Amino acid sequence: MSERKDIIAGGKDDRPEDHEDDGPQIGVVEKTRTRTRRPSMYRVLLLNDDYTPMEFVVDILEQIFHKSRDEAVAVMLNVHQNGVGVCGVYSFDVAETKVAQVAAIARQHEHPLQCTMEKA
Ligand code: TYC
Repeated sequence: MSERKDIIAGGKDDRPEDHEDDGPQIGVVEKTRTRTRRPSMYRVLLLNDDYTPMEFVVDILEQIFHKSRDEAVAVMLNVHQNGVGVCGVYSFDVAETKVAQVAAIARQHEHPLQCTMEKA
C-alpha cells in the first residue's frame, strides 16, 4: 500500500505527511534579484535652416513640445543663432514620436525643418 501511494504522489517526501518520521529536512533557498534599469533618455534637437519661418518653429515648440510662448521663442532663437538646439529630453518612444510629428507637420507645410534625436 505505501509503495502504491508513493508512486501516485510522485515519490516519498513530496507531501508534508510523508515527513513525520524523517527528521530535519534540508533545502536550498534561492533568491533571484531582478535588476531594474532606468530607461535611457534622448535629446530631441531642432536644426536651423534658412527657409522655415520663425513663427512656424515657435508654433511647433508650443504644440509638440509644450513650451510656453516665451520658452518657444527662446528655443527658436537659440536654434536660429547656434544652428541646433534642444527641444526636450524624453524616453526613446516619446522622442521618436515627437521627431516623427515634427517631420510630418513640416512636410505638410513644405518647410525644410529638420528634427533629430540623440542619446542624452
Ligand atoms: N532660420 C530661420 C529663419 O531665419 C528660422 C528657424 C529657426 C528655422 C529655427 C529653423 O529650427 C529652426 N526664418
